[in-house]
Amino acid sequence: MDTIDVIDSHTGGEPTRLIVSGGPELGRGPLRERVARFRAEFDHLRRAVTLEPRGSEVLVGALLCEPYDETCSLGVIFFNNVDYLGMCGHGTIGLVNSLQHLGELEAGTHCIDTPAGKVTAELAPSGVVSVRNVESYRWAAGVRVEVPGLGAFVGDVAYGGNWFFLVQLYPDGLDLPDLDVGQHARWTEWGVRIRAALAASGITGEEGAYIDHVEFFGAPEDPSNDSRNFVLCPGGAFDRSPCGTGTSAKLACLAADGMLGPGERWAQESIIGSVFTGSYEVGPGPGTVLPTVAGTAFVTARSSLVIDPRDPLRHGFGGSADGAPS
Ligand code: PYC
Repeated sequence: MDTIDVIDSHTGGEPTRLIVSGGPELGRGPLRERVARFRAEFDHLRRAVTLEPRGSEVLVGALLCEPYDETCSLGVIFFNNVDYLGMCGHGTIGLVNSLQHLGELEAGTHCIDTPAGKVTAELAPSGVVSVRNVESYRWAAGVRVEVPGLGAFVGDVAYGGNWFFLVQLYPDGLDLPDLDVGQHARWTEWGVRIRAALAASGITGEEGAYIDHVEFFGAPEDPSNDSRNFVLCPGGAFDRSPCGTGTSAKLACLAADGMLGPGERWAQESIIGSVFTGSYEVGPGPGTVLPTVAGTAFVTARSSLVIDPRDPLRHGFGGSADGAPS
């Protein structure tokens, strides 16, 4: 029997399963190289941890590892039901609050190495975690994509540690449902169709990067917030949290449009009403920002996953719901 020790948490409703021991041994190289090794040699463990019957398409997995960047004290690799993520905002908050729960992290500043680069997490005594994310930017503004059967959507392509299409305009005459969790099936279907149309039209991020997240925006339910979103994740599930990397991409677009200044607060509500607050500093590169996104995670379980060699479903099943590349 193989066992993998995990701690589960949720950040604004979005779950993270952190592997604290029993995960794959990926060596000591840069985290991007370790992701390549995870994918090539240990992908069955990604599937075992995140897919049914132990997980679900909503779950984001996180492998705690030694950092490569010597200025960091921790390293982490995020993954989900279809592939690996460059960065994950809610997952970083989950990582920090989970390690705090285990008594392994105290309030203060912690530098974390991720495949997308170094991020900094400030853990406040209250438990709020403020993640200063990787350099984020809008790659293309006002991109029009024709979606068969729906019409033309217009949006921005932006990077916040993952790639996003942020929808701004809808096809004329399209009946828009409320941005309400009860309407999630409709938004999910549109997101999946937009994502497929982007790929079919050759619309990508920088260097041909596949755009695997689609984000819709509307008015917040709580007027003290600035916006409400719905974020389609790579495997076909929607983010229950406001999405840390998606909020970072949004901040980059707001900055590019001159709609939010450095240091100004942005409160992003999720489709279930959970909130991340964000702000940005001007980034080092032309037109880039360094976003900070803050939220709190709560631990929901500490357990050992058991992988029984006799179990024909020991490495999970499903996991490529909408044909996203893996
Ligand atoms: O919070 O960055 C995030 C995220 C990405 C996918 C799910 N959550």
